[in-house]
Amino acid sequence: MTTSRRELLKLMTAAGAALTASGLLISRTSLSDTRAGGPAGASPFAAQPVAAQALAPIVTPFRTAMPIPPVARPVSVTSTTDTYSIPVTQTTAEIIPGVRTPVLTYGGSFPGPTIKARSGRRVVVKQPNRITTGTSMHLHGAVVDPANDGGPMDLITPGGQRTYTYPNPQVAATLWYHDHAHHMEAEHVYRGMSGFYLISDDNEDALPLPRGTYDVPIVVRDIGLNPDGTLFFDHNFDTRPQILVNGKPQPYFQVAARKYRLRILNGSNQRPFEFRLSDGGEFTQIASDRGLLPAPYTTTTLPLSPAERADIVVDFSRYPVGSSVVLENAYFPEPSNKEILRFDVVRSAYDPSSVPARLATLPPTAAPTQTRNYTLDFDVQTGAGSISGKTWDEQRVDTTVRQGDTEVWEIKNTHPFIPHNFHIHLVDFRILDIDGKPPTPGDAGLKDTVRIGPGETARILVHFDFPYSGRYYYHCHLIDHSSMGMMANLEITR
Ligand SMILES: [Cu+2]
Repeated sequence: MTTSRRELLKLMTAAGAALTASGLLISRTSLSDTRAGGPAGASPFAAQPVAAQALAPIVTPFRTAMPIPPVARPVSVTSTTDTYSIPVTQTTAEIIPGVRTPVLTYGGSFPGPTIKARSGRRVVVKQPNRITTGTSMHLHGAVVDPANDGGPMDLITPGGQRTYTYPNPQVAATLWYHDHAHHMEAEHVYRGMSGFYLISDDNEDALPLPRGTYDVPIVVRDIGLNPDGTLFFDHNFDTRPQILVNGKPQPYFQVAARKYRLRILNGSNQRPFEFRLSDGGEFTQIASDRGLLPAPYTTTTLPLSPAERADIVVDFSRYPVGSSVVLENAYFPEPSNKEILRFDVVRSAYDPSSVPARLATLPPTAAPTQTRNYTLDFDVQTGAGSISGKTWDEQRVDTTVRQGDTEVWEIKNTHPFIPHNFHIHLVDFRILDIDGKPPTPGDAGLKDTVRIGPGETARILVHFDFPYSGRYYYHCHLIDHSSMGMMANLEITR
């Protein structure tokens, strides 16, 4: 570790202590807010202990097999539409062997079921809310009208039900759905309310990429567990020590000695990851947030902040059958969060797949008509977040853009050591540069979430060329930050 990294770690630890000290006050404030009639209601869970040292010990890695989230089965299929029924329920999940942990779920599974969608084909999700707080399902990365976007105040009340309709007018991509009910979204997502939504299309089908059982969704996130097996939740712990992969603690995954497509989602509330293989080996990134890259990008490192996705192809044929390689985290790795997932190469296999030199053609960009500037502001003392000095207000229109326009958005993270990121609903965008440096090829495709490290400024090019107008949102996707106000309203006009 370099000296500067050590210094940064010390700073982060100091910040953590400060956050913890102020956390009690914030927790009480937010609790009384929701009891007084916050939009989504009060937490159904008892008050949490606040000391990190009170958490349950970290589980020994690689004792559990990595499950693959169940694929949702439609309740009806017509020539145009697949309809699903996915209730929001409270149940328990066996995260730690032998321990039942209360969780909030979509459709009873932790994480939620994977919805497989087709470009241009409609998906309808009927959603009863069977928990005690208001919910709002947002399909992250979806091109969808505002009424079906899952806005922060567009709640399904407890006992209520609604129907979301997704027309999927977009290219093949790894999306995910999660709760967005304002002031409860961080806790809801933390307790389990998220799942994959995979869109396929003809272009992707025509490519010889690994498919079927060799195309695997992998959501990585962190949790903290109380000694009684319940989930520890507090906005003010920016990271939690236990890493889960598809809902299980640091599992193993048995693979054949061939190529796999791994669709990786950072499903954490606040923890950034930087993935690498334990042997330093190369892998090939083929897609980012909103679809295939123009060309594959061979690399040894994959940074992903919360809500970002990347599809990579790993060729396990270079490892002998009987050997293992570990997916590791290089972002401030500590013993508890360095090892993510162990791949055990258990058999040889025929492999007709390959990664072609051309994957997709990105849509053309247009010359921007204006530049807007934003700051992401975080007050460590109060825990309040804001964008350009303003905490989120349902009533205020923060930015108005004209449908069809192209703009440069310049977003500065004003904090010296807290990372943020930036997500815009509906649109995809291109990263122009971060602190003047152009993105890697892995970040140069279609994005909907951009990492903005401490003190950094990101410039993105946004073409608002989408068939919908009305109210959308942009926010930090360290979801506790948006929950605490680092969110703003975007009005797209015709
Ligand atoms: Cu943030």
